[in-house]
Amino acid sequence: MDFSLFHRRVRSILEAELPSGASIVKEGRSISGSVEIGRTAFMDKMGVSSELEYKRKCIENAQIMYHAHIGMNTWEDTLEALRLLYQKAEESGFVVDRAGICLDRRMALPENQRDRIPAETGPELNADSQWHQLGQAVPIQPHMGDFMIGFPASVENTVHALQAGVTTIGNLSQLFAHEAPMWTDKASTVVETVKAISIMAAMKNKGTLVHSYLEDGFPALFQDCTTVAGWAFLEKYLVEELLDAKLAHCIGGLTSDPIKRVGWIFALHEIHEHDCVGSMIYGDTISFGADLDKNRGLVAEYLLWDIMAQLECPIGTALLPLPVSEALRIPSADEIAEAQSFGRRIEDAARRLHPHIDFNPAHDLSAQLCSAGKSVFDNAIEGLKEAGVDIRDPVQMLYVLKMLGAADFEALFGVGKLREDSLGGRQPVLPTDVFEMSQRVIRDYGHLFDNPRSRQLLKGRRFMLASTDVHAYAIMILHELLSRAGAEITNLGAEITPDQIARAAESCDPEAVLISTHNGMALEYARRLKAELAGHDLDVPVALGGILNQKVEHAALPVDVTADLKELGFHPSPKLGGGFHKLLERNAGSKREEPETGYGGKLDPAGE
Ligand code: B12
Repeated sequence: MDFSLFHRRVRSILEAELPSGASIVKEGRSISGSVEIGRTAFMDKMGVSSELEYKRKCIENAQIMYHAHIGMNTWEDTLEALRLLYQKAEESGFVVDRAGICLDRRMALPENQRDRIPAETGPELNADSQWHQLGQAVPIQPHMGDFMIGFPASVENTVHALQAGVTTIGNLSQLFAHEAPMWTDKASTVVETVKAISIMAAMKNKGTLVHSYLEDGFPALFQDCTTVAGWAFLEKYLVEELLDAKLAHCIGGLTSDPIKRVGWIFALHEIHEHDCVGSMIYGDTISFGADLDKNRGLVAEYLLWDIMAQLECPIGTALLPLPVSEALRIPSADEIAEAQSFGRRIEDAARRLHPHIDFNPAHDLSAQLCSAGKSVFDNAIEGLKEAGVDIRDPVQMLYVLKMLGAADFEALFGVGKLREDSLGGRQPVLPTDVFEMSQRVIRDYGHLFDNPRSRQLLKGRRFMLASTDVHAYAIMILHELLSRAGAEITNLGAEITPDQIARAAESCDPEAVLISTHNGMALEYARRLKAELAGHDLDVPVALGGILNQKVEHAALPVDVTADLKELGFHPSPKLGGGFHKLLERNAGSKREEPETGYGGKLDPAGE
């Protein structure tokens, strides 16, 4: 990576009008003076005054803590689901310690601006009474880790949550890779994030924990686990050294390999200098498929290792038995309760197995992660300092890192060998499981695109790619596959809004637009896109893939909108085969002679 180019980039990034970190920290700390942390029904039941106090007890007693992720379409439906979960747990004699409230992404914006963007999965909290219910509805400790810290509404949401008795609030990682649609002022998002973390820091002695789910941010896009470890060191430096708050790391959603899952627990314990208190560990979300029975087996496997890791190295982190519908849509209340009950059965097996397990491979992995990760951290601090960043100023540091992006961070500061091929970047020393998954998908579909017929059809065809939200892997894979067929790609990346697509289409004149969407807003987004394209007088075929559902008021779960998208004149292609093929055929038919073999049949090897 050309460091002089990097230095020039940093200089242009720092041209932004940024207030001093010290002034923002001071402001955050003064706000904390008027905030009183509430008490939740869970605190009363467990006789604690913060979740941290409870976690330390769990560490002492080798007690496994359990987490459920919950977020129905409305707050009322979510409350209902919490009550059902608590009732089922009571009936079956187990405790659900905490619940992660999966809010609608609209919550990222200040309250008076939330209806500017499409509704997505999860509830909104817009009334004080609703925030109050958060801690009082059932004795399950609320965890707020989505669209809180890291967004324009960081301060107002953090204050609401603390007053409701929520003491573990996140999600620093989301600052870097997630965006609040239609909100372009990234500098103010960073300022609000530093202010909110400063409020948490000022109340550290009352047990506040700043949650950061590593794979929700840049680490989801790093190809190398050693860069992920370096990033964990960096987040600890930012939150604990520069802002004096207590950081609780989370990982696991994009990690399938059991040795890596256990190794990360050991590594986080080292990175946090043996005073590691984890918020939660995500289940292995990327290995889920459409076969629900197989998914049950998967939950049993990762949970077994997660429990044994906590018995071997207790960090008070909560474990998440994922519902079997993970790959299909947000789960129902019954599916969440069923998974929790299933999880308890696995704990018995894990406690019997634990004394017989050889943890050395995981310790070796942890040692490699920590030593290479420390090098990545040192490279980053040194590199940023040399580029003119004030490495003691949290506002400058967070802003420059966000603007730099994951790919350049890894290319600049990673420890893997620099690649000479067109891919660029670095050869991963320890490839992440999600990166390997994406390479596997490319291998599985490669022959469909990388063959004479496809090249004849696709060479020089102009396609535009975009993801409506943070989910970036499908468009990365499409980019690679279409490039192999010789197509010309304009890849707008992730978190792209309808108006951005229309403007780009006007200047790039693509022959088709391929959109990936996952957040339960497919129809509302498509309607806005249709209006934007018409507004730019554009008539370009659009294919939408991913999870084609829409959050609706009258149902607790998002509904499939494939037919509605067709009615709008769009091409729903939830999978890599299907709609994409029809789009190609129509295009090929209109512009080129239809050869004998090939596309008449199915595109997709999985027989989609
Ligand atoms: C990885 C992941 C994440 C990562 C994304 C990392 C990244 N930077 O890409 C992280 C952790 C950041 C994340 C965040 C969120 N996620 Co998510 N995520 C997933 C997960 C586990 C895998 C998705 C994935 O990448 N698969 C691998 C790729 C290759 O496959 P794919 O995306 O399915 O695409 C394939 C096909 O669908 C198709 N395809 C896809 N797009 C297109 C487009 C075209 C044109 C074509 C032809 C084909 C096509 O081809 C691909 C290859 O086969 C899914 C669950 C699952 N197992 O599927 C949940 C899931 C999609 N996420 C979900 C949600 C709700 C979220 C959040 C809103 C949660 C929250 N409250 O914070 C946030 C999003 C916030 C935001 N800012 O947008 C839900 C969606 C629920 C719904 N719609 O009903 C899911 C289903 C999980 C769940 N069950 O709740 N997520």
